[in-house]
Amino acid sequence: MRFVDEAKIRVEAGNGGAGCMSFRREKYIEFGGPNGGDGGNGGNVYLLADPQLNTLIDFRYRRLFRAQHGQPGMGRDRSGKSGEDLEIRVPVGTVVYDLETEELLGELLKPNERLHVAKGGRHGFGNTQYKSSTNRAPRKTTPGTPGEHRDLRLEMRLLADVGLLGLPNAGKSTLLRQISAARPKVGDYPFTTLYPSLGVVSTGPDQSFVLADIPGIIEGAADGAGLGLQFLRHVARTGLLLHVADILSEHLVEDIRTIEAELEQFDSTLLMKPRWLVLNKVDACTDPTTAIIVANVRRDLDWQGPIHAVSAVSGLGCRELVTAVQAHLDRQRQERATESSR
Ligand SMILES: Nc1nc2c(ncn2[C@@H]2O[C@H](COP(=O)(O)OP(=O)(O)OP(=O)(O)O)[C@@H](O)[C@H]2O)c(=O)[nH]1
Ligand SMILES: [Mg+2]
Repeated sequence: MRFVDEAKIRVEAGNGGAGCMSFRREKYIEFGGPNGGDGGNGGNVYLLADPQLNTLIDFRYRRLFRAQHGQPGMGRDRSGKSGEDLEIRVPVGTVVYDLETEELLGELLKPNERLHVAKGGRHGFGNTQYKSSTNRAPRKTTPGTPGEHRDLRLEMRLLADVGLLGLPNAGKSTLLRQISAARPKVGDYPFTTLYPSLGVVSTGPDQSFVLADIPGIIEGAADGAGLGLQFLRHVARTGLLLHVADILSEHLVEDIRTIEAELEQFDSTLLMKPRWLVLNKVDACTDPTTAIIVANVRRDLDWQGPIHAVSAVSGLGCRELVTAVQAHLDRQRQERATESSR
């Protein structure tokens, strides 16, 4: 298993085009002067921060990125066309290292920010450039310099405000789809989600938060079973965890305890984080049943925090959940702001 929030790619800028050697040949002019044009510059490679992207998964399928070469110069003083620059789209928050030297090349933290990662080669000179009063028929040209080649390591810190966790099939991805524009895969089998994904949940003008969906966590996860735990670090820095459980489960309380036990074993500080229960799939329950189950869970777990009963499929209860989450995050931010101003 590899983390997809890391990718290795190779970028190759275009070579500069060679200068041309050529002399004017015209009727009745015996010794025409030099007219070899310069080559074109090689294309550069840039990374461009695209807010539409939220993982580096695309780079698992495509690893080599080449900008165009500059065209060679031509006779009659025509210079070669410059190679086009290449822009590679990466998610906002991507950190870029040189793979070999481990040098930090830059971070793309704002949408549409651009980072120059490989410089195109400089064009060669045609023989016209070497014409002088003492040398009227220069035979000198230069070839153009090669474009820069580089292996890069891209790293993406998932900056989520809220993390989803729960057993496989609890409906985490469905919930992310319901409340954000993200489109993680949903399936009626466990481990549909193999990689974390992020969605932006918009709750009002200029108000939003980022929600992270991670693979389901199963019993034994802390000892290496399943997929979920290695992704927990993505939610470890969030301000709130939403623990999603399937309200239709016959052993709902044990389900919840399983996740808590794995959290505790993996990193007990995670248990200290604000964590809310989200009981999902209430569309398949009748009204009084939902209320009874919620009351039972609260009693059996001695649960002090909020419990939300929702349907990720129909959207029932989701508005209330999202509004409460936003209010919680706003409060947290305010507390942090006053703390730091003290
Ligand atoms: N009836 C009903 N079914 C739901 C609801 N939410 C999710 N499901 C179904 O539950 C199954 C699992 O949903 P997912 O969203 O893929 O679950 P997940 O928690 O992301 O699962 P993993 O990625 O495997 O951990 C799918 O068949 C969903 O259609 C809901 O609110 N009501
Ligand atoms: Mg999923």
